[in-house]
Amino acid sequence: MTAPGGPPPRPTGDERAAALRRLAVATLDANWEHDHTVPSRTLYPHQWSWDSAFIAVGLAHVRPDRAWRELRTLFAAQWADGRVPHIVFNPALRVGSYFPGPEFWDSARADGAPPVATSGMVQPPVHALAAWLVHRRAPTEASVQALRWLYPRLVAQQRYLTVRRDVGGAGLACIVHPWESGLDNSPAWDAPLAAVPADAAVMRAYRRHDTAHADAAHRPTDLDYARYVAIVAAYRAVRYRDGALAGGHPFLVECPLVNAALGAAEHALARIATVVGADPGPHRDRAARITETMVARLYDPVTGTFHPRDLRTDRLVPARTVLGLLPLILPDLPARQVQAVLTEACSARFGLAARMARPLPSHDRTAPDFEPLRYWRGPSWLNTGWLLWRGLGVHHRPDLAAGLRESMLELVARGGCHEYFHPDTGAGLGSPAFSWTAALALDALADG
Ligand code: 2M8
Repeated sequence: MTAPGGPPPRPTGDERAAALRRLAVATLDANWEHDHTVPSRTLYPHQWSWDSAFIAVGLAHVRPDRAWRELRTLFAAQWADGRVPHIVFNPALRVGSYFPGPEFWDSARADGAPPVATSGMVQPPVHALAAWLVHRRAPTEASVQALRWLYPRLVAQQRYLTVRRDVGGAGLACIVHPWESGLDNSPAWDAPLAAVPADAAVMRAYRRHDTAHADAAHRPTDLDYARYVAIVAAYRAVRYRDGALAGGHPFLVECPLVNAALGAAEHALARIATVVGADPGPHRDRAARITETMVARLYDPVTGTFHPRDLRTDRLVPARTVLGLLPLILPDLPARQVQAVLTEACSARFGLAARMARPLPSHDRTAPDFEPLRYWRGPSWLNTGWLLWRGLGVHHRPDLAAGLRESMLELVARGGCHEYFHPDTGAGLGSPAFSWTAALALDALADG
Protein backbone atom coordinates (compact mmCIF):
# COMPACT_ATOMS: atom_id res chain seq x y z
CA MET A 1 0.00 0.00 0.00
CA THR A 2 1.15 3.52 -0.75
CA ALA A 3 1.14 5.95 2.14
CA PRO A 4 -1.14 8.89 1.25
CA GLY A 5 0.99 11.46 -0.53
CA GLY A 6 3.99 9.11 -0.57
CA PRO A 7 5.77 7.88 -3.68
CA PRO A 8 4.15 5.01 -5.59
CA PRO A 9 5.68 1.62 -4.75
CA ARG A 10 8.53 0.60 -7.04
CA PRO A 11 7.50 -2.26 -9.31
CA THR A 12 9.25 -5.56 -8.68
CA GLY A 13 11.61 -6.85 -11.37
CA ASP A 14 8.93 -9.24 -12.64
CA GLU A 15 6.28 -6.53 -12.77
CA ARG A 16 8.63 -4.22 -14.63
CA ALA A 17 9.49 -6.96 -17.12
CA ALA A 18 5.83 -7.85 -17.71
CA ALA A 19 4.80 -4.22 -18.22
CA LEU A 20 7.73 -3.57 -20.54
CA ARG A 21 6.96 -6.63 -22.59
CA ARG A 22 3.30 -5.63 -22.96
CA LEU A 23 4.24 -2.12 -24.04
CA ALA A 24 6.88 -3.35 -26.49
CA VAL A 25 4.57 -5.89 -28.13
CA ALA A 26 1.74 -3.33 -28.36
CA THR A 27 4.15 -0.83 -29.98
CA LEU A 28 5.35 -3.34 -32.57
CA ASP A 29 1.80 -4.50 -33.31
CA ALA A 30 0.59 -0.94 -33.77
CA ASN A 31 3.48 -0.22 -36.18
CA TRP A 32 2.97 -3.38 -38.27
CA GLU A 33 1.93 -2.46 -41.81
CA HIS A 34 0.80 -5.52 -43.80
CA ASP A 35 4.29 -6.80 -44.71
CA HIS A 36 6.72 -4.69 -42.69
CA THR A 37 6.96 -2.53 -39.58
CA VAL A 38 7.21 1.25 -39.81
CA PRO A 39 9.77 2.81 -37.44
CA SER A 40 7.11 5.35 -36.39
CA ARG A 41 3.62 6.02 -37.77
CA THR A 42 4.18 9.77 -37.78
CA LEU A 43 7.88 10.49 -38.39
CA TYR A 44 8.91 7.50 -40.52
CA PRO A 45 5.87 5.90 -42.17
CA HIS A 46 7.77 3.73 -44.72
CA GLN A 47 10.16 0.78 -44.26
CA TRP A 48 13.75 1.55 -43.17
CA SER A 49 16.60 -0.86 -43.73
CA TRP A 50 18.50 -1.17 -40.45
CA ASP A 51 15.34 -0.51 -38.44
CA SER A 52 13.90 -3.68 -40.00
CA ALA A 53 16.93 -5.70 -38.91
CA PHE A 54 16.59 -4.54 -35.29
CA ILE A 55 12.84 -5.00 -35.43
CA ALA A 56 13.26 -8.59 -36.66
CA VAL A 57 15.53 -9.36 -33.68
CA GLY A 58 12.74 -8.26 -31.33
CA LEU A 59 9.90 -9.85 -33.29
CA ALA A 60 11.73 -13.19 -33.08
CA HIS A 61 10.74 -13.32 -29.42
CA VAL A 62 7.03 -12.80 -29.99
CA ARG A 63 6.06 -13.04 -33.68
CA PRO A 64 8.75 -15.10 -35.47
CA ASP A 65 6.75 -15.30 -38.72
CA ARG A 66 6.67 -11.54 -38.87
CA ALA A 67 10.41 -11.35 -38.18
CA TRP A 68 11.08 -13.31 -41.39
CA ARG A 69 8.43 -11.39 -43.30
CA GLU A 70 10.09 -8.13 -42.29
CA LEU A 71 13.45 -9.22 -43.71
CA ARG A 72 11.90 -10.74 -46.83
CA THR A 73 10.01 -7.56 -47.66
CA LEU A 74 13.17 -5.50 -47.32
CA PHE A 75 15.30 -7.84 -49.42
CA ALA A 76 12.58 -8.07 -52.08
CA ALA A 77 13.49 -4.42 -52.77
CA GLN A 78 17.21 -5.18 -53.16
CA TRP A 79 18.76 -3.60 -56.28
CA ALA A 80 20.38 -5.71 -59.02
CA ASP A 81 23.83 -4.54 -57.86
CA GLY A 82 23.17 -5.92 -54.36
CA ARG A 83 22.45 -2.66 -52.56
CA VAL A 84 19.70 -2.88 -49.96
CA PRO A 85 17.96 0.50 -50.05
CA HIS A 86 17.72 2.47 -46.85
CA ILE A 87 14.04 3.28 -47.44
CA VAL A 88 11.42 1.18 -49.21
CA PHE A 89 8.45 3.45 -49.90
CA ASN A 90 4.90 2.33 -49.26
CA PRO A 91 3.07 3.24 -52.49
CA ALA A 92 -0.23 3.50 -50.63
CA LEU A 93 0.86 6.61 -48.73
CA ARG A 94 0.03 10.09 -49.97
CA VAL A 95 2.71 12.33 -51.49
CA GLY A 96 4.29 14.41 -48.73
CA SER A 97 4.02 11.82 -45.96
CA TYR A 98 7.81 11.86 -45.66
CA PHE A 99 10.56 14.16 -46.91
CA PRO A 100 12.48 13.35 -49.07
CA GLY A 101 9.85 11.08 -50.61
CA PRO A 102 9.90 8.79 -53.67
CA GLU A 103 9.50 11.67 -56.12
CA PHE A 104 12.71 13.21 -54.80
CA TRP A 105 14.74 9.99 -54.98
CA ASP A 106 13.39 9.05 -58.43
CA SER A 107 14.78 5.50 -58.18
CA ALA A 108 12.79 4.39 -61.24
CA ARG A 109 15.35 6.10 -63.52
CA ALA A 110 18.31 4.19 -62.04
CA ASP A 111 19.64 0.96 -63.56
CA GLY A 112 18.81 -2.15 -61.57
CA ALA A 113 16.34 -0.52 -59.19
CA PRO A 114 13.40 -2.72 -58.13
CA PRO A 115 9.82 -2.04 -59.31
CA VAL A 116 8.90 -0.55 -55.93
CA ALA A 117 10.15 3.01 -55.23
CA THR A 118 13.13 3.16 -52.88
CA SER A 119 15.93 5.49 -51.85
CA GLY A 120 19.27 4.97 -53.59
CA MET A 121 21.44 4.68 -50.49
CA VAL A 122 22.17 2.05 -47.85
CA GLN A 123 22.41 1.76 -44.07
CA PRO A 124 24.70 -0.27 -41.75
CA PRO A 125 24.51 -3.93 -42.84
CA VAL A 126 23.25 -5.43 -39.58
CA HIS A 127 20.87 -7.78 -41.42
CA ALA A 128 22.98 -10.96 -41.51
CA LEU A 129 23.50 -10.69 -37.77
CA ALA A 130 19.76 -10.15 -37.32
CA ALA A 131 18.86 -13.13 -39.53
CA TRP A 132 21.23 -15.32 -37.58
CA LEU A 133 19.76 -14.19 -34.24
CA VAL A 134 16.18 -14.71 -35.43
CA HIS A 135 17.03 -18.26 -36.52
CA ARG A 136 19.01 -19.03 -33.36
CA ARG A 137 16.11 -17.90 -31.20
CA ALA A 138 13.83 -20.64 -32.58
CA PRO A 139 15.40 -22.87 -35.24
CA THR A 140 12.68 -24.53 -37.32
CA GLU A 141 12.27 -25.92 -40.83
CA ALA A 142 10.70 -22.55 -41.73
CA SER A 143 13.67 -20.60 -40.35
CA VAL A 144 16.10 -22.75 -42.34
CA GLN A 145 14.03 -22.08 -45.47
CA ALA A 146 14.10 -18.38 -44.72
CA LEU A 147 17.89 -18.47 -44.31
CA ARG A 148 18.19 -20.33 -47.63
CA TRP A 149 16.27 -17.53 -49.36
CA LEU A 150 18.20 -14.78 -47.63
CA TYR A 151 21.74 -16.18 -47.84
CA PRO A 152 22.55 -15.29 -51.49
CA ARG A 153 20.93 -11.90 -51.00
CA LEU A 154 23.01 -11.17 -47.90
CA VAL A 155 26.12 -12.25 -49.79
CA ALA A 156 25.20 -9.86 -52.63
CA GLN A 157 24.73 -7.06 -50.09
CA GLN A 158 28.25 -7.69 -48.74
CA ARG A 159 29.68 -7.81 -52.25
CA TYR A 160 28.07 -4.49 -53.13
CA LEU A 161 29.57 -2.81 -50.07
CA THR A 162 33.05 -4.29 -50.31
CA VAL A 163 33.47 -3.99 -54.09
CA ARG A 164 31.41 -1.10 -55.46
CA ARG A 165 31.76 0.98 -52.33
CA ASP A 166 35.47 0.36 -51.84
CA VAL A 167 36.30 3.91 -52.90
CA GLY A 168 39.37 4.01 -50.61
CA GLY A 169 40.78 0.89 -52.27
CA ALA A 170 41.65 -0.85 -49.00
CA GLY A 171 38.67 -3.23 -48.75
CA LEU A 172 36.38 -1.17 -46.51
CA ALA A 173 32.98 0.23 -47.47
CA CYS A 174 32.61 3.95 -47.98
CA ILE A 175 29.42 5.83 -47.15
CA VAL A 176 28.27 8.56 -49.50
CA HIS A 177 25.87 10.39 -47.15
CA PRO A 178 25.54 10.79 -43.36
CA TRP A 179 22.16 9.02 -43.60
CA GLU A 180 24.02 5.86 -44.60
CA SER A 181 25.61 5.70 -41.15
CA GLY A 182 22.19 5.81 -39.49
CA LEU A 183 23.55 8.51 -37.13
CA ASP A 184 22.45 11.38 -39.34
CA ASN A 185 23.60 14.53 -37.57
CA SER A 186 26.34 12.99 -35.43
CA PRO A 187 29.25 15.38 -34.75
CA ALA A 188 31.28 12.73 -36.60
CA TRP A 189 29.97 14.20 -39.85
CA ASP A 190 30.51 17.90 -39.07
CA ALA A 191 34.01 18.10 -40.57
CA PRO A 192 33.26 16.22 -43.82
CA LEU A 193 29.92 18.06 -44.17
CA ALA A 194 31.54 21.46 -43.75
CA ALA A 195 33.05 20.96 -47.20
CA VAL A 196 29.63 20.51 -48.83
CA PRO A 197 28.46 23.86 -50.20
CA ALA A 198 24.89 24.57 -49.08
CA ASP A 199 22.63 27.33 -47.91
CA ALA A 200 19.92 26.76 -45.29
CA ALA A 201 17.61 28.99 -47.35
CA VAL A 202 17.38 26.17 -49.91
CA MET A 203 15.04 24.44 -47.49
CA ARG A 204 12.39 27.09 -48.15
CA ALA A 205 11.75 25.28 -51.42
CA TYR A 206 10.88 22.07 -49.57
CA ARG A 207 8.53 21.14 -46.80
CA ARG A 208 10.35 19.28 -44.03
CA HIS A 209 8.09 16.62 -42.64
CA ASP A 210 10.06 15.79 -39.47
CA THR A 211 9.69 19.19 -37.80
CA ALA A 212 5.91 18.96 -38.15
CA HIS A 213 6.01 15.88 -35.89
CA ALA A 214 8.95 16.53 -33.57
CA ASP A 215 10.45 19.54 -31.81
CA ALA A 216 12.79 21.33 -34.24
CA ALA A 217 15.32 21.74 -31.40
CA HIS A 218 15.57 17.95 -31.20
CA ARG A 219 16.20 17.43 -34.92
CA PRO A 220 18.92 18.28 -37.47
CA THR A 221 19.04 21.95 -38.48
CA ASP A 222 17.91 23.42 -41.83
CA LEU A 223 21.56 23.83 -42.79
CA ASP A 224 22.12 20.10 -42.12
CA TYR A 225 19.10 19.32 -44.30
CA ALA A 226 20.29 21.62 -47.08
CA ARG A 227 23.51 19.59 -47.16
CA TYR A 228 21.66 16.26 -46.99
CA VAL A 229 19.57 17.31 -49.97
CA ALA A 230 22.61 18.54 -51.91
CA ILE A 231 24.42 15.23 -51.43
CA VAL A 232 21.39 13.18 -52.50
CA ALA A 233 21.04 15.43 -55.56
CA ALA A 234 24.69 14.76 -56.50
CA TYR A 235 24.22 10.98 -56.23
CA ARG A 236 20.86 11.08 -58.02
CA ALA A 237 22.45 13.07 -60.87
CA VAL A 238 24.64 10.04 -61.67
CA ARG A 239 21.61 7.78 -61.15
CA TYR A 240 23.18 6.27 -58.05
CA ARG A 241 26.05 4.76 -60.03
CA ASP A 242 29.08 4.20 -57.85
CA GLY A 243 31.73 4.20 -60.57
CA ALA A 244 31.92 8.00 -60.57
CA LEU A 245 32.10 8.50 -56.79
CA ALA A 246 35.87 8.88 -56.55
CA GLY A 247 35.70 11.60 -59.19
CA GLY A 248 34.20 14.20 -56.86
CA HIS A 249 31.19 13.05 -54.84
CA PRO A 250 30.85 15.61 -52.01
CA PHE A 251 30.81 13.13 -49.09
CA LEU A 252 33.01 10.01 -48.95
CA VAL A 253 33.72 8.52 -45.54
CA GLU A 254 34.71 5.14 -44.07
CA CYS A 255 32.46 4.78 -41.02
CA PRO A 256 33.51 2.56 -38.07
CA LEU A 257 29.95 1.35 -37.49
CA VAL A 258 29.21 0.47 -41.11
CA ASN A 259 32.47 -1.43 -41.38
CA ALA A 260 32.12 -3.14 -38.00
CA ALA A 261 28.65 -4.27 -39.12
CA LEU A 262 30.23 -5.47 -42.37
CA GLY A 263 32.74 -7.62 -40.45
CA ALA A 264 30.13 -8.89 -37.99
CA ALA A 265 27.96 -9.79 -40.99
CA GLU A 266 30.72 -12.05 -42.36
CA HIS A 267 30.86 -13.85 -38.99
CA ALA A 268 27.07 -14.27 -39.06
CA LEU A 269 27.23 -15.44 -42.69
CA ALA A 270 29.80 -18.10 -41.73
CA ARG A 271 27.25 -19.48 -39.28
CA ILE A 272 24.38 -19.18 -41.73
CA ALA A 273 26.53 -20.92 -44.39
CA THR A 274 26.85 -24.01 -42.21
CA VAL A 275 23.05 -24.17 -41.88
CA VAL A 276 22.33 -23.76 -45.60
CA GLY A 277 25.12 -26.06 -46.76
CA ALA A 278 27.55 -23.41 -48.04
CA ASP A 279 31.24 -22.98 -47.23
CA PRO A 280 31.83 -20.82 -44.12
CA GLY A 281 35.58 -20.49 -44.79
CA PRO A 282 35.51 -17.50 -47.18
CA HIS A 283 33.27 -15.59 -44.77
CA ARG A 284 35.72 -16.13 -41.91
CA ASP A 285 38.60 -14.99 -44.11
CA ARG A 286 36.74 -11.88 -45.19
CA ALA A 287 35.77 -11.10 -41.59
CA ALA A 288 39.42 -11.31 -40.51
CA ARG A 289 40.49 -9.00 -43.35
CA ILE A 290 37.83 -6.41 -42.53
CA THR A 291 38.81 -6.34 -38.84
CA GLU A 292 42.49 -6.03 -39.70
CA THR A 293 41.85 -3.23 -42.16
CA MET A 294 39.62 -1.39 -39.72
CA VAL A 295 42.35 -1.44 -37.11
CA ALA A 296 44.88 -0.21 -39.66
CA ARG A 297 42.70 2.56 -41.08
CA LEU A 298 40.16 3.67 -38.49
CA TYR A 299 41.81 3.12 -35.10
CA ASP A 300 43.79 5.99 -33.61
CA PRO A 301 46.36 4.82 -31.04
CA VAL A 302 46.55 8.35 -29.64
CA THR A 303 42.85 8.64 -28.74
CA GLY A 304 42.49 4.89 -28.18
CA THR A 305 39.24 4.72 -30.15
CA PHE A 306 37.92 4.34 -33.70
CA HIS A 307 37.15 7.33 -35.91
CA PRO A 308 35.64 7.77 -39.38
CA ARG A 309 38.15 8.36 -42.19
CA ASP A 310 37.26 11.22 -44.52
CA LEU A 311 38.41 9.96 -47.93
CA ARG A 312 38.38 13.44 -49.43
CA THR A 313 41.15 14.55 -47.06
CA ASP A 314 42.43 11.07 -46.14
CA ARG A 315 42.31 12.03 -42.46
CA LEU A 316 40.53 10.66 -39.42
CA VAL A 317 37.65 12.79 -38.17
CA PRO A 318 38.61 13.97 -34.65
CA ALA A 319 35.13 13.75 -32.99
CA ARG A 320 34.84 10.97 -30.38
CA THR A 321 31.33 9.63 -30.79
CA VAL A 322 29.60 6.37 -29.89
CA LEU A 323 30.55 5.16 -33.39
CA GLY A 324 34.08 4.69 -32.07
CA LEU A 325 32.95 2.07 -29.54
CA LEU A 326 30.95 -0.13 -31.88
CA PRO A 327 33.83 -2.12 -33.45
CA LEU A 328 33.55 -4.05 -30.19
CA ILE A 329 30.92 -6.18 -31.97
CA LEU A 330 33.81 -7.75 -33.94
CA PRO A 331 34.73 -11.03 -32.24
CA ASP A 332 38.24 -10.96 -33.68
CA LEU A 333 39.07 -7.42 -32.57
CA PRO A 334 42.62 -7.65 -31.14
CA ALA A 335 42.99 -7.46 -27.33
CA ARG A 336 44.78 -4.10 -27.50
CA GLN A 337 41.85 -2.41 -29.28
CA VAL A 338 39.29 -4.18 -27.09
CA GLN A 339 41.03 -2.81 -24.00
CA ALA A 340 41.36 0.68 -25.45
CA VAL A 341 37.72 0.85 -26.51
CA LEU A 342 36.59 -0.38 -23.09
CA THR A 343 38.69 2.34 -21.47
CA GLU A 344 37.05 4.93 -23.74
CA ALA A 345 33.56 3.53 -23.02
CA CYS A 346 34.14 3.54 -19.25
CA SER A 347 35.60 7.06 -19.23
CA ALA A 348 33.62 10.17 -18.30
CA ARG A 349 32.93 10.58 -22.01
CA PHE A 350 30.48 7.65 -22.14
CA GLY A 351 30.10 6.48 -18.51
CA LEU A 352 29.80 2.74 -19.11
CA ALA A 353 29.85 0.91 -15.75
CA ALA A 354 28.50 -2.17 -13.98
CA ARG A 355 26.06 0.28 -12.36
CA MET A 356 25.49 3.15 -14.71
CA ALA A 357 24.72 6.56 -13.25
CA ARG A 358 23.32 7.86 -16.57
CA PRO A 359 22.36 6.33 -19.93
CA LEU A 360 24.94 5.78 -22.66
CA PRO A 361 25.12 8.98 -24.77
CA SER A 362 25.57 9.06 -28.55
CA HIS A 363 28.39 11.60 -28.27
CA ASP A 364 31.21 12.40 -25.86
CA ARG A 365 29.56 14.10 -22.85
CA THR A 366 32.63 16.17 -22.18
CA ALA A 367 32.82 17.64 -25.69
CA PRO A 368 31.82 21.28 -26.22
CA ASP A 369 29.47 20.27 -29.05
CA PHE A 370 27.57 17.71 -26.93
CA GLU A 371 23.84 18.55 -27.22
CA PRO A 372 21.61 16.52 -24.90
CA LEU A 373 18.43 17.09 -26.91
CA ARG A 374 19.53 17.11 -30.52
CA TYR A 375 19.05 13.67 -32.05
CA TRP A 376 22.43 11.94 -32.61
CA ARG A 377 24.50 14.69 -30.96
CA GLY A 378 24.07 13.47 -27.37
CA PRO A 379 20.78 11.63 -26.67
CA SER A 380 20.78 7.97 -25.74
CA TRP A 381 19.53 5.45 -28.31
CA LEU A 382 18.61 1.81 -27.78
CA ASN A 383 20.23 0.49 -30.96
CA THR A 384 23.74 1.80 -30.28
CA GLY A 385 23.35 0.61 -26.67
CA TRP A 386 22.25 -2.80 -27.89
CA LEU A 387 25.22 -3.11 -30.27
CA LEU A 388 27.65 -2.19 -27.50
CA TRP A 389 25.87 -4.61 -25.15
CA ARG A 390 26.36 -7.40 -27.69
CA GLY A 391 30.02 -6.44 -28.05
CA LEU A 392 30.48 -6.65 -24.29
CA GLY A 393 29.01 -10.15 -24.41
CA VAL A 394 31.31 -11.15 -27.27
CA HIS A 395 34.36 -9.91 -25.33
CA HIS A 396 33.34 -11.52 -22.04
CA ARG A 397 32.49 -8.50 -19.93
CA PRO A 398 29.28 -9.73 -18.22
CA ASP A 399 29.63 -7.08 -15.49
CA LEU A 400 29.56 -4.15 -17.92
CA ALA A 401 26.99 -5.88 -20.16
CA ALA A 402 24.65 -6.27 -17.17
CA GLY A 403 25.09 -2.59 -16.24
CA LEU A 404 24.29 -1.43 -19.76
CA ARG A 405 21.33 -3.80 -20.10
CA GLU A 406 19.83 -2.55 -16.84
CA SER A 407 20.30 1.06 -17.91
CA MET A 408 18.57 0.42 -21.26
CA LEU A 409 15.64 -1.44 -19.70
CA GLU A 410 15.17 1.23 -17.05
CA LEU A 411 15.09 3.93 -19.75
CA VAL A 412 12.26 2.20 -21.57
CA ALA A 413 10.42 1.16 -18.40
CA ARG A 414 10.34 4.79 -17.22
CA GLY A 415 10.17 6.69 -20.50
CA GLY A 416 8.25 4.30 -22.79
CA CYS A 417 9.26 3.19 -26.31
CA HIS A 418 10.63 6.58 -27.29
CA GLU A 419 12.93 7.06 -30.23
CA TYR A 420 15.72 8.49 -28.06
CA PHE A 421 16.21 9.68 -24.50
CA HIS A 422 17.72 12.62 -22.68
CA PRO A 423 21.19 11.43 -21.67
CA ASP A 424 20.98 13.00 -18.19
CA THR A 425 17.35 12.74 -17.13
CA GLY A 426 16.26 9.75 -19.24
CA ALA A 427 13.21 11.71 -20.47
CA GLY A 428 11.75 10.32 -23.70
CA LEU A 429 12.39 12.33 -26.92
CA GLY A 430 11.38 12.06 -30.57
CA SER A 431 8.70 9.60 -31.59
CA PRO A 432 6.87 8.18 -28.53
CA ALA A 433 6.13 4.80 -30.18
CA PHE A 434 9.34 3.80 -31.90
CA SER A 435 9.77 0.27 -33.19
CA TRP A 436 13.45 -0.53 -32.65
CA THR A 437 13.28 0.70 -29.07
CA ALA A 438 10.44 -1.79 -28.47
CA ALA A 439 12.17 -4.59 -30.36
CA LEU A 440 15.58 -4.25 -28.73
CA ALA A 441 14.04 -3.90 -25.27
CA LEU A 442 12.33 -7.26 -25.91
CA ASP A 443 15.65 -8.80 -26.88
CA ALA A 444 17.45 -7.39 -23.83
CA LEU A 445 14.61 -8.55 -21.59
CA ALA A 446 14.83 -12.09 -22.92
CA ASP A 447 18.44 -12.27 -21.83
CA GLY A 448 17.62 -11.76 -18.13
C1 2M8 B 1 16.61 8.57 -39.02
O1 2M8 B 1 16.96 8.85 -40.36
C2 2M8 B 1 16.00 9.33 -41.31
C3 2M8 B 1 16.70 9.39 -42.66
O2 2M8 B 1 17.08 8.10 -43.03
C4 2M8 B 1 15.42 10.68 -40.97
O3 2M8 B 1 15.98 11.40 -40.11
O4 2M8 B 1 14.39 11.03 -41.55
C5 2M8 B 1 17.84 7.91 -38.36
O5 2M8 B 1 17.67 7.87 -36.96
C6 2M8 B 1 18.06 6.52 -38.94
O6 2M8 B 1 19.08 5.84 -38.24
C7 2M8 B 1 16.78 5.69 -38.89
O7 2M8 B 1 16.99 4.48 -39.58
C8 2M8 B 1 15.58 6.43 -39.50
C9 2M8 B 1 14.26 5.69 -39.26
O8 2M8 B 1 14.12 5.33 -37.92
O9 2M8 B 1 15.46 7.73 -38.93
